[in-house]
Amino acid sequence: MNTTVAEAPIQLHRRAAARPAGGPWTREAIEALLALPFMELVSRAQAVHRAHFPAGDIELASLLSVKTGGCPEDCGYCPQSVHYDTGVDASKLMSPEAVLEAATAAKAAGASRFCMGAAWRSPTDRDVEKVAELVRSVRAMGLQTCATLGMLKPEQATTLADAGLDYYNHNLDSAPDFYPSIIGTRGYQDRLDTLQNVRAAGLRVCCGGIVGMGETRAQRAGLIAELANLNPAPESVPVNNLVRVEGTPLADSEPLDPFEIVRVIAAARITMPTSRVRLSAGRRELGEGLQALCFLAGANSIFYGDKLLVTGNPDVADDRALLKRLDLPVTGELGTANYAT
Ligand code: SAM
Ligand code: DTB
Ligand code: SF4
Repeated sequence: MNTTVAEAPIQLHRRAAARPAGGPWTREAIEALLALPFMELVSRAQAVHRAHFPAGDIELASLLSVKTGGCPEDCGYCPQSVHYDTGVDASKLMSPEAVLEAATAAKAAGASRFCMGAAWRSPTDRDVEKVAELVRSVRAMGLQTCATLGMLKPEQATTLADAGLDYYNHNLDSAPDFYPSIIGTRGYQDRLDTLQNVRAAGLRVCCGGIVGMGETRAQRAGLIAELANLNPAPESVPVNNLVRVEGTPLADSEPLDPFEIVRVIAAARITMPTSRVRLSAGRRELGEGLQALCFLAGANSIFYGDKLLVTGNPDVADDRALLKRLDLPVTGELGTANYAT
């Protein structure tokens, strides 16, 4: 039988990049995924996505920086580090009233999850008690809760779990071999230890990373392999496109080809089929067309609200309009299933 020119490369690539049977994801297998022809990669990711998320809904998670700036860590991307002059002033933990006001607004705008971020290296036990109180109040409003407070000790993770915290966000941020060029004040193993403590306390894990920091494609594959091989894989996987903030060492990084971000989303979807993959920081810079491609490639969560922690995010009204134009239902607001059967 004749093979058309159009069929040949697709069939060839269908055999590439399969997960080693039953084994962990290797960096090489994920590199091979990233190297697939773009349309083939997105098409495969979309098939995995439809199989695992037939409703096709997009989760809306709102972020609030409950304790901003003055962080002793030196993460080279971060506007909140004391090491860099970024114009972000350090402030104390917000009052419960102010946090609840923000959570009320997030819920009214349609968010289903409320994530509280703090610029701490590692919170004190007293800090954790205070955040646990915030978690109780926000949860009582009917919102899912998430917190990202830096490194946690086992008992601190348990305190948060006892308060009803649903998710803890702690990112691996990059591949182990790229990490030391970005962060010097805490190691990769510290992050893995915190993730272990969070899991052991029974919390769900939100863990992802940043792309566009000058890493190679192989290192992006390395990050995805680390995430996919966590056992179990994180329930939420934020993929942040570096927000280049003036004053940080990464301010002048070469922007990543946006199609590469779509590839990373697709590889995350294929390797972590049941996780929510969140198209996170950097959506403003992507624009609507690229965001639509990310949704096609399997992103099914966004940070929703006019601000991330200290930098901007698309307007709520614009996000709503975009999701409507794309006929994408919002988690918790599902009417009819999005995908025809
Ligand atoms: N201090 C805590 C920690 O580092 O775990 C929690 C807050 S920290 C800001 C949470 C995450 O935000 C980081 O791990 C990083 O992935 C992301 N992030 C920070 N600055 C960013 C930037 N400029 N662009 C993209 N993502 C960023
Ligand atoms: C995550 O992965 N991204 C969010 C959240 N977890 C805490 C933070 C993005 C920060 C972007 C830059 C800023 O506004 O500070
Ligand atoms: Fe501190 Fe977190 Fe920023 Fe690193 S990413 S400097 S730990 S706030």
